[in-house]
Amino acid sequence: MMKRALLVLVGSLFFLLASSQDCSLPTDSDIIATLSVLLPTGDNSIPYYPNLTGPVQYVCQAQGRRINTYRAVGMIGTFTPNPGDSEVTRLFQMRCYFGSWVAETGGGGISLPPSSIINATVRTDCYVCRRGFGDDTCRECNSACDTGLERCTGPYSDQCCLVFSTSGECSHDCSSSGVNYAASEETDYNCTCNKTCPDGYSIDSDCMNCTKDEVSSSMYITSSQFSSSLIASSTFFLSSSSFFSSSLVFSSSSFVALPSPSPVPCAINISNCIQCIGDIACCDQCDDGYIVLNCQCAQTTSNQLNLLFLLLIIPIFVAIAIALVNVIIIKRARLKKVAT
Ligand SMILES: *[C@@H]1O[C@H](CO)[C@@H](O)[C@H](O)[C@H]1NC(C)=O
Ligand SMILES: *[C@@H]1O[C@H](CO)[C@@H](O)[C@H](O)[C@H]1NC(C)=O
Ligand SMILES: *[C@@H]1O[C@H](CO)[C@@H](O)[C@H](O)[C@H]1NC(C)=O
Ligand SMILES: *[C@@H]1O[C@H](CO)[C@@H](O)[C@H](O)[C@H]1NC(C)=O
Ligand SMILES: *[C@@H]1O[C@H](CO)[C@@H](O)[C@H](O)[C@H]1NC(C)=O
Ligand SMILES: CC(=O)N[C@H]1CO[C@H](CO)[C@@H](O)[C@@H]1O
Repeated sequence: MMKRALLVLVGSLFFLLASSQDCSLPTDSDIIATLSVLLPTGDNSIPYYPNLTGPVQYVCQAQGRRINTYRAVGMIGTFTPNPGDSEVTRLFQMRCYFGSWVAETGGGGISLPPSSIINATVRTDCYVCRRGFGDDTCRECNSACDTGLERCTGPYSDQCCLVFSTSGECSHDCSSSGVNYAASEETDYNCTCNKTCPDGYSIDSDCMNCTKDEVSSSMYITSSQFSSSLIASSTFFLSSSSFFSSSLVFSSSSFVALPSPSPVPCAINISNCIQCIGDIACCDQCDDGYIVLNCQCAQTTSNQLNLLFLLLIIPIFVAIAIALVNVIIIKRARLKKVAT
């Protein structure tokens, strides 16, 4: 009984150790070392000094437990077996063994690549890369892993690597990264924060709350609104003086009132706000003693009231002035007509 428990313990420790040491893609010297192991086959075992003459083409990559790590790879390499020899192109496999790449001697060794896999897309949905599993050396993942990345870290249905968590670990979903995290093809199946905030707000570092961007004081915002209303007024004035008769149909309210979608509950906590509008983070109605200023609620100090007064009054005043001027112009034109 004890012996068996010990065996299980040692076995799982071995598994943990082995799996925690998946390899990043082999370097050229890893590949050359593999070739020199695989090449001396047959009776006349002369040593080889192979050299790669170009980048290898991966045909199979068995995913490791972390992003950019692998447990096995199959590839087509072009190399000279010895200096001065002519180039040869061969298919072979490598296995990650305790964090180091070793030649896969049991996987069909080194062979001519079948034409079906030359320049084919690398298969990443494999848990083993060895000849015997097809031309592309790929032993497919369990069908339970057929979503997201479609990769696996082992042969069983619970060993799917569908997304990469924010810490780069293989995972079934993004729940370990946080509630608002999601992964898709666009994010390379990396779990990323998928919570969006209204304009002027940014997501905090833990992807939970929208926090207001630190623009600056409300005075600045007020003055920018002030200048934009001035611009609106002068634009209106310019356009109306060239089309004076049509400008009469404009009412002053057309540029004082904002487009008003129906009120909605606020998406974020705006202090002293009763309800929001349109953009769900823009306050529409404030508690008594507060007024809406730049989508926030500001206490009604006389200073702010004066500014608000200016903001509302100037466009109205300009509109009335334009209307008066237009009326005078039209009257004069009529008088002229009558006179002639
Ligand atoms: C291997 O090939 C590269 C160029 O492809 C060359 O620079 C290098 O000297 C060669 N190494 C050996 C050991 O022949
Ligand atoms: C494979 O691709 C390489 C580079 O794109 C090209 O030179 C070569 O001819 C292709 N081989 C085949 C068999 O299509
Ligand atoms: C991210 O959120 C958007 C909108 O909320 C949604 O349409 C999209 O499907 C989400 N992406 C993922 C990968 O869940
Ligand atoms: C996914 O994560 C990897 C590793 O952190 C990174 O190299 C890659 O650019 C990421 N992809 C996207 C689309 O963010
Ligand atoms: C909103 O914030 C105020 C203080 O800023 C707090 O007292 C109140 O409980 C918050 N309301 C909600 C619904 O979080
Ligand atoms: C700093 C802050 O406001 N954190 C809150 C973000 O939202 C979550 C859940 O909605 C709260 O639990 C945090 O306290």
